Amino acid sequence: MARFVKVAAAQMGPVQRSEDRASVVKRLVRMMQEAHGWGCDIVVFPELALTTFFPRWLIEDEDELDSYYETAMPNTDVQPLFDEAKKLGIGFCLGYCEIVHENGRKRRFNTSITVDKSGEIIGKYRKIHMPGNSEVWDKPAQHLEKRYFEIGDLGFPVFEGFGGKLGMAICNDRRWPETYRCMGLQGVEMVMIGYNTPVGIDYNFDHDVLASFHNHLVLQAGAHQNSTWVVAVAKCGIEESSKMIGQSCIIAPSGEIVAMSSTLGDEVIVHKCDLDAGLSYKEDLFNLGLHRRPEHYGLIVETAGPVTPQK
Ligand code: CDV
Repeated sequence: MARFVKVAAAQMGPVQRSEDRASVVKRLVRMMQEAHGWGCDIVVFPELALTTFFPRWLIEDEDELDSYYETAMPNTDVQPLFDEAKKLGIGFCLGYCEIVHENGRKRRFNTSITVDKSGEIIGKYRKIHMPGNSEVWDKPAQHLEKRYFEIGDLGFPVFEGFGGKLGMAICNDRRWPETYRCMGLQGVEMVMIGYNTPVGIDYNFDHDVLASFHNHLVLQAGAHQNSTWVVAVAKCGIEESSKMIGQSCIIAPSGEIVAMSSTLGDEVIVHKCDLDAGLSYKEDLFNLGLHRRPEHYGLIVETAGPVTPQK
């Protein structure tokens, strides 16, 4: 019997600095209700969904910086989303910034969770591939994720949920084949990915004009080469000074885009995903156990690769 998961990608328009959590959570609840109206089992929200994308700024005041992070999940601000999910019987995946206190140390992560239809957290991931710099560079636009987040320490877990094997990745992770392969080797059937992708930060117009193409290129390749659904969800539009790409999409294990957003605002797109659609690839073309040859790849898998200094 086919295993279907009806999934919604809930793309968000910009969240300005002045917008508080209560207002953002209301937007998320509205999109969750719309997804429920479409009969969805789960709704996927973007990376860092609760606030503006603050790594575009140098923030030196610790209290101000902390205000962008959650110290518990759920918490009073986000509880309405958990309550609505439980009431409607719909799951969700949410990206947010996390502070944990461990051994007297404050640790900061760019995190994503998956919540089931009863409101329980069933999966957690902390972003591994951290783009940008830790120090301000000599260009007018900054991307300081390396300053504000530690590298995730949970690996790429694959967990059971919604009748299948699920995984998560966050934004820049989607550009790295290892992300999907780590989960592909665990038999993942659906990878949920949130992103905030600004253009113009490195003043490379050649790259900027290809940003949406590169977005889909890596997502579609990751999906197909690992025989998995990919649900990729943007926060987009003009957020403060930053222009961020949209084109949120749902991609089948064939690599085909089966649904895509058409605005740069809050928008829900939906697809009924057959989790067995990856099976014919998993058994044959991309049978990882049968056809991969890691023992012949040589030292290249052991090394970090050449390092090109940042300008
Ligand atoms: N939030 C991100 O990880 N954004 C990066 C940008 C900065 C390149 C991305 O890969 O989309």
